[in-house]
Order: sequence, then structure tokens, then C-alpha cells
Amino acid sequence: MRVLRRRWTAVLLAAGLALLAGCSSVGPAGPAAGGGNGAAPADTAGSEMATAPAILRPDANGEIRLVAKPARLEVAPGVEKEVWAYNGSVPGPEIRVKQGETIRVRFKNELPVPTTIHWHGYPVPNEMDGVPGVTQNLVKPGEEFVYEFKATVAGTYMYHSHQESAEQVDRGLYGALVVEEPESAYDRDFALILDEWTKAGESNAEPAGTGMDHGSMGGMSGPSSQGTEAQGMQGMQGMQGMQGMQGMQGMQGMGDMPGMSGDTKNDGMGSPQDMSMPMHTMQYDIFTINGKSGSLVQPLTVKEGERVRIRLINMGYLRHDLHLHGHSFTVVARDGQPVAGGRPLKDQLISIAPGERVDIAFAADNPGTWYLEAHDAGAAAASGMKVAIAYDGASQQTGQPNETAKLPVVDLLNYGQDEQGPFTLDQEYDVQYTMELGTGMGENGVIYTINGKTFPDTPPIRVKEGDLVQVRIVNRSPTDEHPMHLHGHFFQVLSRNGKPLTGAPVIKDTLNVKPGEEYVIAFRADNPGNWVFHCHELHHAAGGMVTQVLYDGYVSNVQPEPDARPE
Ligand SMILES: [Cu+2]
Repeated sequence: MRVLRRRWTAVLLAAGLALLAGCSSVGPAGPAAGGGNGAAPADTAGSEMATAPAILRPDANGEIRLVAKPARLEVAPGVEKEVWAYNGSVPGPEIRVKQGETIRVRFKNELPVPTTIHWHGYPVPNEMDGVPGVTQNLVKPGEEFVYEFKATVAGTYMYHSHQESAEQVDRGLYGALVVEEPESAYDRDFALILDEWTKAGESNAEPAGTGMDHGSMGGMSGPSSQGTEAQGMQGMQGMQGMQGMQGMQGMQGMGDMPGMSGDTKNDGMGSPQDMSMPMHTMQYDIFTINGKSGSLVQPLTVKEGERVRIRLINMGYLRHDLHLHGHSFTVVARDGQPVAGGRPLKDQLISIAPGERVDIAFAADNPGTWYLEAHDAGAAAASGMKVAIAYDGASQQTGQPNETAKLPVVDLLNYGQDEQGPFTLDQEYDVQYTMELGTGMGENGVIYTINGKTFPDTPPIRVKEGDLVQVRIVNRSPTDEHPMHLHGHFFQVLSRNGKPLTGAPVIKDTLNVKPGEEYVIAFRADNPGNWVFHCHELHHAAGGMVTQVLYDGYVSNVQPEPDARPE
């Protein structure tokens, strides 16, 4: 049985609105491009066309207001999607605060479903982490929740729904969170969020619980958008694993099926039309930057002589390899944490996995119009993931796209100035845990496992406050990459495949583990709570790849809720 598709009434605003909001940057004169607080459209019925994300800073009362509600978004020329948006835009507003400020977000849920907000990468107090059923109760339709924490750590983060996140994030519930250093070394400071969408289907996912026959497999067929019907099937836990084609490619014994290329690069994106699986397939065929693809992507304006910082944020479910044309650049932060002494790079790709952030910086010393574009081998949709860097007053088009050119990928884990980090491989650890990641077949479809189990049956990492914790992560999936994300803590990556890392200490919250790879990471248990540690290919998380870091003696006041879906 088909899902009943829900049509949101489109209220078409003036076509120029999206353009007016433009692509804001923070200029030399300090906070530019107001956006202002309470930028959400008035509470009118129906769904308005989503605007471009504004920059949102705390208002006079020190508050930031976010409202989640349905909207419509033109993701590519002529392709409109039903979305769920924060303050009427996808991505949601770019939240900016100064280091040391308190972030107080008054969040109102005007969606037809419960939701939460997670502050990805930011080490918040546990009860502010936004994981339903683990750190807080669901924010139900019509309810408010106030998130509050001190922004002590500068850097590039993001916020997104953590309730049924494979679906809710896919529908547009995400945005950038930037904690600015007291003094910026840059004249321009842009945040670009990468994502993927589908042409087919009215939304990137269908609303949960809108008439799905829970007992039928029939809803799994058809050319729907990815991750749709299965995710709406409350209670069919075992089905979760069928949400991604990546899993299918990782399946033992399926390598010789038509369309099962086994290509780990952008798993399965190369030829979506080949995938005539008898279930819905994940056919991401539109790649976006800040919610727009192709000619709809707003150029970044710079002036000759300026220092430019671009915060690259991957909020999608595929890895993207980006090429900056016309300039040498350095990587200045990984997952928001500064990297000192990075060597200049030119015509090399920055690879960025789901959940990761990479900040690059360059001097605007080459007037013209240049591209920053994805070079995702085999993915036709990558041609839409490009943004022009346009010098003020430059008339000529100096750079041409070359997205199919094969360029070397920078090894960002061996980069920057050699320096001792907080942890070493041979020191004593209080807790050691081995995390084996796998892809398998469950009773009802593909599952993604940690030590052979799916959440909530995965073995947790049990710690005491103050413990030094070492985790060895091994990816035994044949073809799936697993960008593993730890909540509430930064960790140091110490080695890859038995080889100690060199360069600046690698401090991250998300680590992409490719098939066959083995990493050792370490962190200090310095933030009591119950924290999830999961794959940020959120279909994999939905399919079971989630565990927890549980502090001895931490008492949570979260009430059990049947609808909470923290994965
Ligand atoms: Cu994964």
C-alpha cells in the first residue's frame, strides 16, 4: 500500500525573496547581514517558500528563537520539495555567537510530529544534547523547549533533529552553528552546508504515520524518495536497515547483483538508475550547497586582498570531495577544532564525510570568478554541488568547472604542525573498548552492527568521570563507510591501521572509517551523562549502528517514551 502523500499548501511568496536574503557573510565591519531574531515567517497556514538562511544572533534578551514547521524549497531549478524548516529556511538560520556567550535557544515545534534539536559537535551538558529518550523527552507538536549552554569552545558546529533523524534531517531540519573567536583573522567568513536530495517524491521523505500499512511490504516498492516508507513505519524496527542502498552494496553475496557495483566511493550514487531493487532505493540525485543546487547556489562575494574562511559542513549522507579553483588554501580547522601550521594546498581535494566539518582559509589574491565544487567520482549529481567565488567588480569568468578531473585527496589526518596532543598510544587507559562495525542481514533486511549487535542491544562504553578512554574502531563492512560521531566529547585520533598519525593533533567528534580501516582514538570522560556514539550515515544509525557512553552514577530524568527514536 502506498503512503498517503501529504500535500502542503504552497503559499508562493514573491519570487525574489530567496534572492533578497542572499548568501550572507560576516564582513570586516563585524556582524553583517542581520537576518535578525524571530526571522520566522508569521504563523500563517500552509507552507511558504523557504528563504535562504539568514544569520541569527542572540536578540536583546540574549535569546535565539527557532521554529520548526513545514515549508517548500526549490532545491534545483524547477524542482520543489516539501521540507521541514527551521525559521522558514533550509538550512535553518546560521546561528552565530561569540565565544563566551550563552546560547539560549527557545525552540517551538510546529511540525506535525515530535522532534528535538541536537548541537552536533558541541560538548553541551547532557540534558541539552537533544537525543530523545536518552537526554530529553520529545518536543511534541505545539510544545516549546529551551536549549541553553555556554559557548566556551569556538568553532564550526551544526544543529539538527535527532528524532528519527535519518528522515527528519533529510527533510531539511538542520543548520550551522558557529561559535566565533573573540577576534576574527578573516574578512569574510562563510558557512556552506552540503546535502543531497531526490528529484522523485514530494519530499525527501514521507511524513511518518500517514497511512502506511504497517503489515505490508508493498510500501517498499516504487520510485519514491529515499528513506521514506520504511522510516515512517513505526514499530518495524527490523525494517530500518533497508533504508539505504549503501547497506545493500555492503551485503555479502550481493556483489554480483545488477547495479551492485561495490564502488565504495559515494556508494551507489554512480548509477542510481541501475538500481531496480524490489524495494525503495535511495536515489539522491540532487546535491546541494545551503539547500540549493546548480544555478540556484548563491555566489560567495569577496574583494581582492581579503582573507577568506569557508566553513564546510557535511549534513548529508554521502562523502563529498571538494576542489577550490584558482587559489592555494590551508585547512585551519577539523570538526571545528583549530589545526595549526597546515601547509598550503592547491588543486587537491578536501574530502568531507557526513557529520564532519572542515574549515579552509585563503587569501583572495586572484581576481575573477572561480568555483568551489565537488569532484565526487561517478556521481552525476555532483555537477550541481558548486558555488562560484566572485570577486567584487570582476567581470570575466576565469575559472571553468572541471568536476570530473581526478585530483589527489589531502590526507587531513597527517596535516599541520607536529605537536604533542593530549593523548598518546602507549599511555595507560582506564577503559579500553573495541568497536567492530559491520553490515549484516537481519530478520527484515539490512542491519548495521556494532560488535555484532544493533541498538539498543549494542554493548555500551561504561566510564567513570575522569577516566581516560581508548576506543579501537574497526570497519568490517565490505563497502560501507561509517563516519562515527561521538556526542558530548572531542576525541583525539591516534593511529590509522596501526600507524601513528603525524602533524597537528587530530581532535574531532566525527571520524570516517572506511572499509577495512582500523583507528585508535582516545578521550577523557569529562562530561557526565548518557551519550550516544553512532554512525552519521543516519540510515546506518537507524539500522542499528549506535552505542552509548554511559557514566557511572549519572541519573537521567528522562521518562521512557514509546515514540522516542534517538537513532
Ligand atoms: Cu555507517
